[in-house]
Amino acid sequence: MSPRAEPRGPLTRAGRVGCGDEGAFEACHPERSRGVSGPEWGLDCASRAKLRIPGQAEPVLSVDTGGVGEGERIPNFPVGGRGYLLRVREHWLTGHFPTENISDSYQLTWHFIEPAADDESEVNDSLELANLIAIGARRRGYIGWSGDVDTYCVSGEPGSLRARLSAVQDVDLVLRVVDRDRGRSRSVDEGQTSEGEVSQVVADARAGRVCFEVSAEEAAEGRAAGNPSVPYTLTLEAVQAPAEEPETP
Ligand SMILES: [Ca+2]
Ligand SMILES: [Ca+2]
Repeated sequence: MSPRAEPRGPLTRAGRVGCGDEGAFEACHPERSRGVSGPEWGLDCASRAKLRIPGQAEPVLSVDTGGVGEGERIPNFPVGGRGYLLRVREHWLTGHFPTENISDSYQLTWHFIEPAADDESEVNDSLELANLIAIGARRRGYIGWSGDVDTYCVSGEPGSLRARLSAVQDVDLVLRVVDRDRGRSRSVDEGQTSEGEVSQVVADARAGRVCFEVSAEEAAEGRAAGNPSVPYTLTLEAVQAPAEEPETP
């Protein structure tokens, strides 16, 4: 499937519980060493999508953020010089017949995007894969699918800072501050759904030693947490180091 192709794949009615049809598409662009794909598709029932490398049993990404009647969207996933398989199916629920119908169709589109300099770079779900962020700078990212975690470590000159995470509609964000020098971390989750988070002052943050994890609380009613359409921004504000506590005589 070439970029901007828009295949329509009607799903056939399934005959028994838990055995719906699937649509599979191959996306292969070995000439592109680095890119970001943006598959986007809609289906008139709960849907689930998997991105898999041929010959590899486990998908590299499985997305199920939209609810019944909503589509799915992957905002920014890096693709290398290998082929990928995209698989689409209804979200099967135990004890329920599939709702897909041969008269329903979904549309699948994808295209390359060029990330901005301050955009997150997936995959960045662990400290070992963290993106970098300088004090005074900001990064923009998406909690693009259920379970997405975005990790950033301080780079450049050391200093004291306060981290500010902007709000994302319908998502209860969590900001975790990791101090690798002191071997401790603290989660900041004061804000509610659709609200941001602000950390306490982190004094003398050194490059690679203070890091931040952006994630989301699990949504209510079993709904996947995330918003692949609305980005957050993580900003590290430079602040004066807090005064030393006076020694108790
Ligand atoms: Ca992300
Ligand atoms: Ca991530």
